[in-house]
Amino acid sequence: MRQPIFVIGHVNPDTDSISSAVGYAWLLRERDNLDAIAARSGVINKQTSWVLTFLGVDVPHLLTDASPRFEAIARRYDSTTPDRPIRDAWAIFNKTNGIAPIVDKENIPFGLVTGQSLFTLINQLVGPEPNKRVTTLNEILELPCREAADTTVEKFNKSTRIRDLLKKVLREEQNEFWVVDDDGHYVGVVRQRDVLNPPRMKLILVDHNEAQQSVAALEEAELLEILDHHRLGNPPTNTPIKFSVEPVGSTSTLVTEKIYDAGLAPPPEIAGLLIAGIVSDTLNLISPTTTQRDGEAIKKLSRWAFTPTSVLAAETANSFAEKVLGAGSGLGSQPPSEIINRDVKIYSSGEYKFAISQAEVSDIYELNEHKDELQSALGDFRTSKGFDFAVLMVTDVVRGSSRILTENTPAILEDLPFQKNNDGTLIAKDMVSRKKQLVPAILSLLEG
Ligand SMILES: [Mn+2]
Repeated sequence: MRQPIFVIGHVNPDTDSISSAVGYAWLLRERDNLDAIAARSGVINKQTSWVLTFLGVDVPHLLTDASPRFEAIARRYDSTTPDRPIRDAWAIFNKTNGIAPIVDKENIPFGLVTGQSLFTLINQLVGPEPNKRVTTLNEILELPCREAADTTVEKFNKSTRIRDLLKKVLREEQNEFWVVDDDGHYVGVVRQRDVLNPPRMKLILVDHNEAQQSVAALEEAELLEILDHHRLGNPPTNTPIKFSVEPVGSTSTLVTEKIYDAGLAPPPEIAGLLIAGIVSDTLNLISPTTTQRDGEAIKKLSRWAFTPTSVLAAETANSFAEKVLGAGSGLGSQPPSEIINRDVKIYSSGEYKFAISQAEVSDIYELNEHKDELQSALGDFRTSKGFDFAVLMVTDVVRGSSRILTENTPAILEDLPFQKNNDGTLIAKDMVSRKKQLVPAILSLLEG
């Protein structure tokens, strides 16, 4: 049984998590001939959805839990139909070590022919006293399979976790079970003993290395590799794995470098997707997390992406980047309370507990229209959560600066190095990073 390798980013996937998974899975298939499948551990966001649709790339496979499923242990035995002679089942039976699946014309399980079910049939035909009536083996083999099939066999969905039914399977008197898909179609058969040591799901993590940011039941999976650009917090592993974490602006940058080093050229839509990943994480190379390598990666990708026959033929690196950033932003498309809750981080310093939310816009003037409702939502948010103060950072991802709304900030924060706007908001010119710019500025004042 050949198992696929899932390449997967963090929960609440952003564009870099999706694009690096798709790009790296492509490289592993192309370069190493691996059965690598891009996956995602949650719902994709607005920006990623726009990018995938624009480029015509399929949304990656959803995988929220790494615990083995029945699919992984299903034996995909050949089958025959209820009307065919038992002779057919006999032929399968001999190759599968005693099981012949009988499915109907629509590939829906009908019953299993097993040693037990055959013996039951013979017993019915011959009766308790074998001498009274002689039925030849040939006559039995010509009967339809439906006569010999056990139709009471239980069915399990292929994506059900084995762990969830383990006790039930081991308690059953039956030794074999069907595995079916969501429409009830035959996938395979499992035997009782197969559930005890299911093969672990094979995973490669991209764009994260911490277990709490990863798919559920990560500890049940076999971790093959980590490719990331975040701080370390990786789970321990039993065996050495490939591990590369580098301080660049996006994981898509690292994937691009690997593709380049392999001497390969990805199709335009994959190159475009990787550009979107870099643009999204670095705000088109202006975020303080940006490195020279990110810019070089975009140059390499541009050669592959903006070809005359590609979906990106009419775009340049900059026009495409603006569309990507614009697709993820906007204050009008969601209620104010959601904008505040969507990307909020909680901090504490000394006696203060506070929250900083961030929202992205492609046009900062949008804020003027929504400022009052955001301000009142920020106030409600602060009081309902009991924070000392709350901050909303509205970042113009195209021009690379922010405006800041505050609620109940202590007097000591009057010294923040921002200009005050007429409407009470603060103008934070050239500031785009909450983590690297705003948080340190606030903490340095609070901590004196
Ligand atoms: Mn990233």
